[in-house]
Amino acid sequence: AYGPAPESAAEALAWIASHNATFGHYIDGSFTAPGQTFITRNPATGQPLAQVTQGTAEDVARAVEAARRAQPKWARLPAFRRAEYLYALARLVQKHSRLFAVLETLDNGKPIRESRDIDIPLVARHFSYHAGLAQLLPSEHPDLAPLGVCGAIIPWNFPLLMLAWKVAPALAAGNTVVLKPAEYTPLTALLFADISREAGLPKGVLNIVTGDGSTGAALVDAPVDKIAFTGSTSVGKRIREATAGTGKALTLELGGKSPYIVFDDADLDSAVEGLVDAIWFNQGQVCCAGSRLLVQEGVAPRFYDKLKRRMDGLRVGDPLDKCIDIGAIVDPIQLDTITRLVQDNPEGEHYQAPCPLPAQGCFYPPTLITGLGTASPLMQEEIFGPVLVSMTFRTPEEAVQLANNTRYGLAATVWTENINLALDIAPKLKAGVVWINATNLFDAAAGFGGVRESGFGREGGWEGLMAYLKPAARPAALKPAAP
Ligand code: TXE
Repeated sequence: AYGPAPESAAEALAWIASHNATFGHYIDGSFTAPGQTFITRNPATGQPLAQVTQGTAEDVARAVEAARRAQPKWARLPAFRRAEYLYALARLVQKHSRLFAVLETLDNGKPIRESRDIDIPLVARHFSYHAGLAQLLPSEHPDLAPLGVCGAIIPWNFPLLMLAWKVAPALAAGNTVVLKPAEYTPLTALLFADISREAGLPKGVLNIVTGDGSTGAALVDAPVDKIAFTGSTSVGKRIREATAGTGKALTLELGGKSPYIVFDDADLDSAVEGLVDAIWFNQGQVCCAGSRLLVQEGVAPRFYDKLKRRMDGLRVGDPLDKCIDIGAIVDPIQLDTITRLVQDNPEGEHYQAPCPLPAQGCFYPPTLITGLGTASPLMQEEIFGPVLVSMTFRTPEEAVQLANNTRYGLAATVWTENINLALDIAPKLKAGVVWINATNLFDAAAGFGGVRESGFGREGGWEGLMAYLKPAARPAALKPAAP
């Protein structure tokens, strides 16, 4: 009865066609001629969307040179001028929000409801927030200076939002940027390049080089002053090794296996709704997904019942359909990883919602696996798909012990009506953020990041901006006279 209006993708497809469905890199204010290309596809249909250039080390070098040339002038602009550019970018993202949302959904497979109501509005919020911070910098922190040229390497799960998380603070602080989007989802970054031209952003301030991990590795090795990376823990470790001893600044936002703890006095209906958001938002492809459910023993049977009934009502299908809860997995390789992890670990009780899946495309049903032991790979490995794993606990002490029993530490959620219990538990959880009776709360003003193998450094807020600044060399004349 529902389904997307047939014309809903027309504007996005027309934008792709306006670039002849073949993209070069965006360097020094214009698109380069395409080189050797690869195809980016719509994971909901398998259809090709566009050809995108595989960036070489030479392409990266040219982008870094352009960023280096542009940086001193950009940093010397009065802060309110840099803020004007960031406000313009925010307004243009809003103006083109429908185009951005549909393009993101086509390239990534996420439900249009999410790209329209969450990703794209947060992108605009991020640019306007950092425009405000840019204006405050000279008065609040006169002794700080930009780092120089920042390399940003981003993943495919929130393509444009991850661009915003890195580009907005970098530019606000007076840095210039070379960004490499993920190979599965390069299109919204390329549209953003168009938008930055419309905003009149000086050439060289933002450069985008597309390609796979080898392009990312070339950026890590290039003469940049910082690398900001979001992606897998294994690649994060490699980047940390590669930058060690080079003097390059580094922030890493990596994987997670975040606990979602439900105590027996919790408001169960709200906790179930929270879980839908925690693990089925963006098909579970979220670094801070509440993917590990820990339920207090007394309430577990009732909670699992309620959860399964709710799972049965979830709708999996065409991401452009506004009524869809769960869209497509980003790529067949990722779908295969999820499928194999679940199939190779048959322990526990597996429940898959009986919702029909589309005949073609990368889809996976919402899945709950209960009765697992702590050592199960399903309890330890990041599945990065719509698969919730669960075990029970008896006491708050056991909940804390289980919650901390992974190598990660990105986020945690606690549900209880007892605020004293919540406030006692929260500081004991090894996580960058703890949500109480809520989940997935994000804002540009709040620093986000992990501990342990989830990475280090914060993005968002003043702390996030500080990661793009260093102490300024003070002119000799301003040094206090010796007594
Ligand atoms: O990530 P990669 P993949 C996790 C999640 C997922 C797994 C694999 O568990 O299943 O990682 O995803 C670039 N030097 N997360 O393989 O490879 C790459 O081109 C420099 C969690 O897609 O880490 C892309 O732009 N860069 C996560 C980016 O790194 C390299 C989000 C991320 O890709 C590189 C994504 C190299 N050697 C996956 N190799 C989160 N924290 O949200 C690859 N890249």
